[in-house]
Amino acid sequence: MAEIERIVILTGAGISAESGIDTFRAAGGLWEQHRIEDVATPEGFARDPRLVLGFYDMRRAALAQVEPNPAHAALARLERDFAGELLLVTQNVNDLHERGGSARVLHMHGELKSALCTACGTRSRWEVPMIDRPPCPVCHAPMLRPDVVWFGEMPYEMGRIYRALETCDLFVSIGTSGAVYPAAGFVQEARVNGARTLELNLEPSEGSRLFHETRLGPASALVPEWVDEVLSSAGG
Ligand code: BJW
Repeated sequence: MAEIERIVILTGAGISAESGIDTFRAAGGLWEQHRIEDVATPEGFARDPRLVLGFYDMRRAALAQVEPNPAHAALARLERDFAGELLLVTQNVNDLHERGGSARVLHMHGELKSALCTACGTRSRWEVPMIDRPPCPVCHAPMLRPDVVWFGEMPYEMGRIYRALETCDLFVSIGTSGAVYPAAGFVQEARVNGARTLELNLEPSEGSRLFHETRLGPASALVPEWVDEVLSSAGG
């Protein structure tokens, strides 16, 4: 493996699947159980806030029943032992990367354990239900919403992500279907800037052909193997 100095990793729902969290687009996944338009758009929230708040309350509460898996632990090991620059970007709103030991995680689609006040714009750590419209801890207006990025909204920290994609020499996509933009376009962005691109996924994704290499299998096996490779080639 050529010398690698800067890595950008993008993770999706597939990395959490073996921890017991449903993916979105699998048969029986979240988008078969709930209509996207109802629960993952600002228009859906305006129409029926209780439905949306209940959906996210249920998913936040379910986090207490799941644990990080070996793929999360391997990425934490990479953060600790890799001597170069690493940016871990996740589309996931759960906290399994942090609980698996990663200290620096960029949640581009927000977090279940964060509340966004639609009155004052403050983002607050949040662990309890929102369905009864509790007040914002800062301005006290009962105007909180889940701090997640719905369709039609701008994902977080895009400037930082694109800057890292411009300079990385390796881009790795783990457990994502490549169905949702802008994340689905990161592989092309990294590639035109000269990075090698690797996909680790259970099955070929919508964007597989865009990667230099795709490895198929469960994240809990593929990710630790790949991390071992990187650390041994970097002398880590
Ligand atoms: C395993 C595994 C195992 C299973 N091991 N692997 C037309 C064309 C292009 C774009 C658009 C368009 N019309 C609209 C758009 C834009 C829109 C979009 O992309 N729509 C598409 C449907 C086409 N995007 C947006 O609106 C975004 N905002 C935006 O674009 O702003 C403007 C902008 C412009 C320019 C620059 C920047 C911004 C916002 C998107 C927000 C997405 N939000 C959600 C919900 C978040 C909160 C929540 O969780 O409820 O994010 S939707 C949902 O999909 C969630 C996920 O993060 C996201 C991606 O899903 P993911 O992670 O890929 O999951 P799955 O289920 O799809 O795939 C799982 C994969 O894992 C599969 O491949 C399995 O095989 C694999 N797997 N088990 C390894 N054990």
